Amino acid sequence: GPDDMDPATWAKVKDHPCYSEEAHHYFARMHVAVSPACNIQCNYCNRKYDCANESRPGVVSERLTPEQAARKVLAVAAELPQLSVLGIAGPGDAAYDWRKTRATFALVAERLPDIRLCLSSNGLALPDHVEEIVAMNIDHVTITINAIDPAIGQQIVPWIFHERKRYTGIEAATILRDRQLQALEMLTARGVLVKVNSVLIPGINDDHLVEVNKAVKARGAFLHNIMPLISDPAHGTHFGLTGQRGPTAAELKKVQDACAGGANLMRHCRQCRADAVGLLGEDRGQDFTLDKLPEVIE
Ligand code: CLF
Ligand code: SF4
Repeated sequence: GPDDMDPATWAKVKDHPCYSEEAHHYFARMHVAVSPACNIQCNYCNRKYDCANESRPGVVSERLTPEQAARKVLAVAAELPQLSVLGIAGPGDAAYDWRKTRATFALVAERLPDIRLCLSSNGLALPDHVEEIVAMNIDHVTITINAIDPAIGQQIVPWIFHERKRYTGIEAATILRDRQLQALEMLTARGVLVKVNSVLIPGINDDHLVEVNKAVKARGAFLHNIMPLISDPAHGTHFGLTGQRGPTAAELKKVQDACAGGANLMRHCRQCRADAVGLLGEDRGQDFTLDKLPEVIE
C-alpha cells in the first residue's frame, strides 16, 4: 500500500491489477494479440497457441494488426470504465515482434494518453528496446525467467535465435539468462517496474526457483510471479508429450514459502489469455471480437 512505497512507485501500481493485489478488484486490463513471432523455443510451448510465459497454454487468441488492435482498445475503453492497463503478452514475444508492439502502443497512447502500457517478454530481445520503452512511457515490463543456472535453463529452453544465429544447449541458456538479467537491470535503473514470471516445473526448477528469486530481487525486480506449469498432452508441447506434469497446489505453495523474505511474490495471477479483456479472472474478450467493432476509429 501507499505506506510502504515511495510515491512514484505507488502511482504506478495503485491502478494496475497485476502489480497490486488490491487494485485487481477494481481495475481491468486488456491484452491485444499483435505479436505472433518468437525468438526462442520453450518446452512448454506449442506455437499454435498463445505464449505460455504469461498465459494459459492451449488457447488461440484473435490475432490483430496494430490498427485493428487500436480500434479494439478504443471500443473496450468506451464500454469499460475500469480499464486501466493495456498489455501485450503474445501470442509470441512482444519484444521480438517489436515493430508491431511499438506501433500498437503508439496508436493507443495517442488517443488514450492515460492508459498504462504493459509488456511481457522472454527477455532475449528486451535490452535492444529499453530506450524506446522508457521514451514511450511503458512503465511495466514482465520478463519470464525460469532459471539462472544454464544447466537447468537448457532443460526448459532448448534453443534460441539471437542476432541472426541459432544457439542450443548451455550456450543458448547462458545467452538467454545474461540478456534477461541485463534487461532487468537496465529497466529497473530507468524506473520501469519489472515483474519476473517463473514457470514452476516439478523435478526441473522447483528447488532452483529460490535462487531465481534471490537473483531477481538483487537486480530490483518489483514482483516475482511463480506460475504452475499447465501441461496437457493434448496441447502437443514437448513437456506434454514427455509426460512432464505440473505442480500440485501444495508444491506451488512450498516453493512460494521457500521464497519468503526475498522478492515480493504475486499470488493472484490468473494466467490470462493473450487477448483477455476485463477484471482478472473474468474474460469479456468475446464481447469485443473484431466483427463487433466499428470500422474506423474517431
Ligand atoms: Fe497483462 Fe501481464 Fe501486464 Fe498483467 S496479465 S501483460 S502484467 S496487464 Fe497479470 Fe494475467 Fe497473471 Fe499476466 S494476471 S497472466 S500477471
Ligand atoms: Fe512460446 Fe512464449 Fe516460449 Fe516463445 S517465449 S516459445 S511464444 S512460451
